[in-house]
Amino acid sequence: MRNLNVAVVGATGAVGTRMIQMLEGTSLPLGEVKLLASKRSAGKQLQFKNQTITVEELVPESFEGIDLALFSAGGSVSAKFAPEAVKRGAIVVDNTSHFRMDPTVPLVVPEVNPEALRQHKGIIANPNCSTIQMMVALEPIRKNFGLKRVIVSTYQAVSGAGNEAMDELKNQIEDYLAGKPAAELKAEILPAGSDKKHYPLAFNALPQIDVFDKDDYTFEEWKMVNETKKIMEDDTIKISATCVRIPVLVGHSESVYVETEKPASAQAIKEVIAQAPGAILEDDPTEQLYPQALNSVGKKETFVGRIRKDLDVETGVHLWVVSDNLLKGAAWNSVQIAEKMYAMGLLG
Ligand code: NAP
Ligand code: 3JM
Repeated sequence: MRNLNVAVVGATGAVGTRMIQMLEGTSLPLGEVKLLASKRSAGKQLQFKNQTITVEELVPESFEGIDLALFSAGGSVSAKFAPEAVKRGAIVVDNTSHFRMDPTVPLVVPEVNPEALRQHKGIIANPNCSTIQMMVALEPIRKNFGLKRVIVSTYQAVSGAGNEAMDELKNQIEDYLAGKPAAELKAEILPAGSDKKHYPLAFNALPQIDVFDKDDYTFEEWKMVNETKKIMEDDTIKISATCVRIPVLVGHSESVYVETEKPASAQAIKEVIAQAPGAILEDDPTEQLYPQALNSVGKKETFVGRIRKDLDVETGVHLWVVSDNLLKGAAWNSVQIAEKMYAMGLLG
């Protein structure tokens, strides 16, 4: 089989730079690697393995001869350019929320629903970062004990909002430590770039990710709810989410409360998670061992710990779930989808 020509759309971004890293380590047979961004970054040079590649401005013709296009440049860029890529014969793996709930587009976590890839019509959607890591932890529980209800609270890193949001937080931290009052910290991006008001994240916790939507839940919270039902192909799962941004650079953490169909001991849950693909059990209170955002940075796996039974509900279990939001939450899940498609004969 011939080598695959790959385009990375949004190559200069927080996710795009990790896409490049993940492609450096991929088992896919790579041909040309094309790095695309806006006019602002055209001409910039980036390293790929031992090659220097010049970033090009994204135009519809960028996809001529491309087999695989990995998109992470925002929803409006995907809306306009993903169909252009498909028209030219490329398979698109899209990291934005734009196509996720389209019934004709598979929404895939390879450890959970790889078979959905067979239904693709050119575009495959990568779920939201917070959904992906929760799926890796919940799928073994669902498979073995059934899943009735999920209540999740997230503690999300600022890198999920992109490079500029990371810079905004770093500047606020410096200014605050230099003595600037909280009310004077510069905040123009968080909690949501497009919203009316902005608040500092430094030394803070913001219970708003993305804009507010139906029933006073934010769009990020709705993403977790709707995407979980779609990936697990089960509209009967009861699920609600509270998504919170905290001043961590990389690594999302989640407190997940689960009610199973069949009662399961904490030990039984630990055993199925220890065996689950993509998951690593880190749970030993006697050694103060539990997942931590800092330790997840640069890793592809999802770390699960603090597993304990609810004190009142017989089928209730609590978990702490951590992963690198830019890798399993975005770049690695996308490249993993492409590797899976190649292995299934759906790519190349
Ligand atoms: P970022 O750090 O702000 O990077 C944005 C990237 O998109 C940059 O490469 C930028 O290029 C490029 N871009 C922006 N506007 C463009 C345009 N009109 N045409 C071509 N390229 C354009 O953001 P990020 O964190 O990497 O996230 C990018 C997108 O990925 C998000 O908007 C989101 O939809 C998605 N995302 C998904 C997940 C997930 O959970 N799956 C997680 C995070 C992000 P320049 O250098 O030219 O500005
Ligand atoms: C993560 O279109 C945009 O402005 C991107 C907003 C965004 C999204 C999204 O909705 O695609 C920023 C960060 C995500 C995501 O993965 O859902």
